[in-house]
Amino acid sequence: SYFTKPGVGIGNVGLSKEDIKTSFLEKLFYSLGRIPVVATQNDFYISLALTIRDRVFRKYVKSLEQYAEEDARGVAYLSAEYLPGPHLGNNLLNLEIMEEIREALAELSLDLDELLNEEVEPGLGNGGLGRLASCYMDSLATLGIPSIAYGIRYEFGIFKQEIQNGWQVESTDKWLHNGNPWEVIRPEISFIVNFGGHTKHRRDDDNKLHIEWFPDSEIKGIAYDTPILGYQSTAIILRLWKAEATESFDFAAYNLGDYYRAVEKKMRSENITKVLYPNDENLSGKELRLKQQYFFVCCSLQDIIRLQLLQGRKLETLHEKFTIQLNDTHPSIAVAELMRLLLDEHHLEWEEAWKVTKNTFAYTNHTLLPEALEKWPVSLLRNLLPRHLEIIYEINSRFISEIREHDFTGEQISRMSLVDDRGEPTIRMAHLATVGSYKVNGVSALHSGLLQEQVLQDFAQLWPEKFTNVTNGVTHRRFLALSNPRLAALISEKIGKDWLTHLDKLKGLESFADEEDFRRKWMEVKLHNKKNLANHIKELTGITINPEMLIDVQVKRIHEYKRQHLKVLHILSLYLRIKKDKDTNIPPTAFVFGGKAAPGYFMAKRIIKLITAVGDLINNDPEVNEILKVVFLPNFSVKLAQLVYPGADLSEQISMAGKEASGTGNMKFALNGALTVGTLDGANVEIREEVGEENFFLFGLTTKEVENKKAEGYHPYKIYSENEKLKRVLDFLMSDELTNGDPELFRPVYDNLLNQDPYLLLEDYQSYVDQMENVYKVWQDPGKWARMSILNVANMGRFSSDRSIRDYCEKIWKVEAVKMQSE
Ligand code: 26V
Repeated sequence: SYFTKPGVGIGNVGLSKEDIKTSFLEKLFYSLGRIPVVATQNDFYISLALTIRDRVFRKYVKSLEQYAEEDARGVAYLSAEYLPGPHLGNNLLNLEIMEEIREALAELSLDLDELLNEEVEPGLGNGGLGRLASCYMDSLATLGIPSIAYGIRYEFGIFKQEIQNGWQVESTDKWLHNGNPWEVIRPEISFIVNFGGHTKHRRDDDNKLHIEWFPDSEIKGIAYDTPILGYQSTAIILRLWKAEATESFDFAAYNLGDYYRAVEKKMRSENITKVLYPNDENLSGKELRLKQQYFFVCCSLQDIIRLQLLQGRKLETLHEKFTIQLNDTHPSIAVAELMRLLLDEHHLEWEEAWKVTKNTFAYTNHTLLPEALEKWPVSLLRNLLPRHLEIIYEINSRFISEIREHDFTGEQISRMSLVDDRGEPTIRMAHLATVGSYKVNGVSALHSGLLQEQVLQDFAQLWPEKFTNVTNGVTHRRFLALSNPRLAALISEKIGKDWLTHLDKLKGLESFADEEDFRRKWMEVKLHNKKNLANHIKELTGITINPEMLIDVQVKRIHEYKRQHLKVLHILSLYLRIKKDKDTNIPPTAFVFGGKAAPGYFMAKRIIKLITAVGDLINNDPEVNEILKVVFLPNFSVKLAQLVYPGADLSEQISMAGKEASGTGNMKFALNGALTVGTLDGANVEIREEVGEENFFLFGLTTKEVENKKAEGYHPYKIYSENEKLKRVLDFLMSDELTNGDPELFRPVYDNLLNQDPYLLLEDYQSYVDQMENVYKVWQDPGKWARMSILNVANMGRFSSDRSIRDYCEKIWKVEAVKMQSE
């Protein structure tokens, strides 16, 4: 090992307080050229980050040696999105030096919390899917699975959300503006990516077909590496690609003296990785989005092939050394790209190339929503990726011949085709991913079942063994140990620290659920976290909430299927009970919302305005505001999330059954001792099974009942006219009190609910309101509430992303952990 060779210095990467202090000052002096008296908080933060990064890299390079020695099989995770959250705190937790660092900084008159606060998190994802990818990186690193994660280094991440006059206003997320100390650029790891042009087919003297792609533009992808450290273990690399112009292109124009054309071209090339697209309704026509997908896939596959060849192995055995996980269909063009690389660049025969390809990829589906299933117009593919379109057609024609052998009906065959040619011809990317993968999985038991019954039913009939489930999980290191240190300490005091690597151990808490003293301490921690949350709410919104109130939270992207507006209807029902019925029996509650609406999603933006309008009405009415408060937390992020989950009493997981593939916020809340009010949707089903039905507030139709209701004809207007209390609530949406005299303000919401109500709010309304009454009953019995809260946490073991990653390793990847030699 390099680290044991005599004479090879490894530098000062010690973890003692003195080592850290020395390194920290060295970074300040020699990396930043600053002295403490003129240094800014950001300078100190960067110095600390660089200090820690050295230690993380040490863990990483040590593991590289080990992987090379063992010639281990590994995973490449392809995802267009990542939401790592702030790195610094997590790295300190995983190095187990939080307190030493705090003291070291204090001795330099610096405050760790202030420096932690300096970090701007990378918002390189929309929500659940990107955060899941980052939880999986944490677990891959912790478990010692040889792996690398690939993605896009967006210059601007998900937009920043501000609330102005109650409306969402978007601005660009300049996350790189203060520099990014966690990444290293790898100029030597760069690849060319081609676009456009045409193909030429030619037969050689032996009548062998040669196909050549003559693209009309090229750009370069450059790797930026960020190490992601696991707990007490090794680090893995997050490799993000940035687009740059190639030398040759500028050079030709420059020689002609056309400097400005060259610069313009350069800027256009760099556009590819400028900005993350929000999950909007109409991505399908967006050429730049397809370019992003192909760009990062092309760089990543070339890199994987480089690694394969570097180790002296043949491409015919690529699938033996690597498995590549497709995080949704966003990277699914990889199926055609790997075929192209193997056929055209490395001259494998079709059969051989196809064998390698379909044994290399595995595909995770994350949604059943029809509008979210990716389809790319054939015309767009022909212009941008003509060779890939040919390959997709060839895959399709061979696939169709294959299924003709089975007894599928003509209708089934056209349903299964990769090409949808009813209307403008498009390529169904989920079908491409399914045909090109050896395994396909959904993200919760319910979702995986529905995937096999609905969207991919014909494929499941054809290849039943290809389909499986891996229920999502979250990293309890970030979302409990780091974000809720007091609860973590209380847990460790009772059952030791093993839960940090084996979350199942939380089960040991069960036997203390009836211990009065433990319950008291448990609720003291919760109250402390609620005060902390209340302070931040005050700072961010100006709204005062009493920490003794029941804190009832719904944080997630704003979408009609998630039914934030069902929560609003419930709040209005309470408001009207206080105002009209003079009901004094409602326990003081603070309703907290947070989440972004896609900028092009009209209804979601209206729902935000509705929440803030209800908030303005309630928070400013002295007859109500001692009992109810309504808060909309702007710009929900991983950082905010880490503050919110620990302070929540009640977790709202109220999507229409069958729509939320899994949810992961549901797990983070329960892990922090919040109780859940929810439907039988996504992973809620499994959470309820684990914690016990008596410890979960269930309401609403089941998926089957939703299907039946829709089949028999659903008439929301009938429900509206027959439920007097509900009618009163709905009509209030149109009242001057709420709309300030603008009858159009909430008419779109009102009309939609009364006439279509595609997500069955009115159907589920009464059941929800009734279950909320039950929540209040339990809340008024603090002993019972504490018990339920403890039992929820005690039974969350299954929802660690460590378990999910073990499932992926066993059921799908057939990859094993590499044991690290201890130092
Ligand atoms: C995409 C789009 C794009 C077009 C318009 C509407 C729309 C709505 C949703 C999406 C989401 C695509 C995939 C996704 O993010 N799924 C989420 O993945 C999480 C991790 O598996 C899971 O917990 C969430 O339930 C699921 O919604």
